[in-house]
Amino acid sequence: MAVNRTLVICKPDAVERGQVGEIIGRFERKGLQLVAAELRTLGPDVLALHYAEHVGKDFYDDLVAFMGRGPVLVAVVEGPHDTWSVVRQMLGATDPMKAAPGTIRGDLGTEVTENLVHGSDSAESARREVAIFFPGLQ
Ligand code: IDP
Ligand code: MG
Repeated sequence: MAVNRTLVICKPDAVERGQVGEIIGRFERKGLQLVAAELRTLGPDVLALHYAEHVGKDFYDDLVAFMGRGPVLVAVVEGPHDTWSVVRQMLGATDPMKAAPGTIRGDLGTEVTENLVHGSDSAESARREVAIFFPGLQ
């Protein structure tokens, strides 16, 4: 069921730092399953769709430059219910300096832009974002 899936992106810093396995491993250990995953380099058009709510903000150009500078792992993970919420709790706060220890950002990051991983922020965002990156996924 689509409502039990969410979009995860291991950002370019995670790929560069060799932390993709650590991040995906945490989701797997939690009990979530990978249903799609692919390394892609994201261009400005797909980033403008994905980050539509941020277009025009002061950090937007830096965000697009960062997100497009190298490959990301785009993935869909699935769990029994509210998977987007499970993933968001595991990510921690947007600013890794404020993210609690034990969360991915809290354990692995220090930079607000380069915060390692994206997770959809609601069931509706999850549906929208999965459709952007994996339109053919059943
Ligand atoms: P989220 O990823 O925790 O949902 P959002 O507010 O949706 O956070 O922001 C999207 C992404 O934009 C963040 O993950 C981070 O990479 C970047 N970002 C957010 N706020 C700032 C900021 O104030 N300065 C620089 N980058 C930011
Ligand atoms: Mg967000």
